[in-house]
Amino acid sequence: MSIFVTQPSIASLEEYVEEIKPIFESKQLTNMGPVYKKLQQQLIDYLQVPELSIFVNGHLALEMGLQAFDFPGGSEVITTPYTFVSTTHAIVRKNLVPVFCDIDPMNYTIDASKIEELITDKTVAIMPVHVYGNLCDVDVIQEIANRHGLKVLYDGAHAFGMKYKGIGVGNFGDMCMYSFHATKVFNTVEGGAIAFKDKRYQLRLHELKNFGIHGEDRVTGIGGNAKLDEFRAAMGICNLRHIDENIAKRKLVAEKYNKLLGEVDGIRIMKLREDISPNYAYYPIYIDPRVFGKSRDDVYDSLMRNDIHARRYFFPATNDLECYTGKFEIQKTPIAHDVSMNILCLPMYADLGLDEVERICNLILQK
Ligand code: T4K
Repeated sequence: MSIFVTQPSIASLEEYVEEIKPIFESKQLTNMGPVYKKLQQQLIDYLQVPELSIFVNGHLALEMGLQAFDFPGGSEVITTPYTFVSTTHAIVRKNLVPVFCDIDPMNYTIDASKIEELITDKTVAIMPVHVYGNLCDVDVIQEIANRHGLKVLYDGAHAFGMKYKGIGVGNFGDMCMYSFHATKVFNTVEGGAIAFKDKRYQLRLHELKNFGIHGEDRVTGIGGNAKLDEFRAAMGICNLRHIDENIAKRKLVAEKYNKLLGEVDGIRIMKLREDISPNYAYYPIYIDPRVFGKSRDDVYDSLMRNDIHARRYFFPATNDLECYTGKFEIQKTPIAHDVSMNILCLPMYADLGLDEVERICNLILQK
């Protein structure tokens, strides 16, 4: 049977049917109905964040989060190229200019010590990514933002449920986006959210995702449509009941990989920051071909021949993508480039059997 890089964790069909019965009765299918509101409150409690606005997907949440700051077109946003293309696309699609900062070679998040040298009089924000569920240097980033009057919007697509020193990650920065896509630790099929502290963003984000409508006969903003419907919200309610159990199962998978690959010459497993409660969203390995004797692509191919679909997240780095060529200045980021050439995300999900993990590792280690 094929093994993919991930497999969604979903509640039972019976549980879901029970949860959607009231929707069939009320006929309120979307537009922030009671199921949406129930999920919103449950997520606020679970993520331990002050405010939350839920969206139809993480990408539009990012775009509308950026839009809520009302930056002038052409302003610069310092960001990481070591991410899914959504992060960079969101900046560009909002008529802002990404300025690429290199990453930390060990945990792959933005290298906070290199941010300040990229600040110009056009810089308005920093958009770092808690990549793979590894936390950015939130303290240093906030200090820099405070010193220069910049907003911070975290792409926390991979950071669902994580805490830093016991505080939900959505409390850091001005906003933090979560993705609830099928491939994420927690899913609403498609979905996402923005967590924030400043209550004024609640109305602004509501406007942006609901056509700018303010009551029945006023349109105060030029919004779009990015509302999460009641059926997906119901899926979220069901899946949230099992989240701790699923993260605990992911932990066992990660520990098995750590045991089998942690001491292998030429393979580097990810170093998580201290003081975080991880969610085991992804299991990336960095393969040094000169030491290991096989390249990342050799390993990818040999797994593929055995119907095991690892993924080269994130290759290419977004500042190497052809779609941006000639559109703006592209900063060189040698570490992000190197990591993107040598990284491989191994299958990681709650229901992955530990015997399968062993099989995957044996294939990787086969000479
Ligand atoms: N920022 C970051 C850092 C992100 O990683 C993402 C999304 C975003 C922003 C944007 O958030 P969203 O707008 O998506 O909420 C996938 C996901 O589509 C994407 O959500 C995710 N990041 C990215 C890292 O991975 P693909 O193109 O690799 O997906 P796909 O369809 O190849 O799926 C991967 C594997 O998962 C498949 O081989 C099989 C399995 N799978 C997938 C789906 C969709 C299932 O078993 N069931 C499914 O329903 O992008």
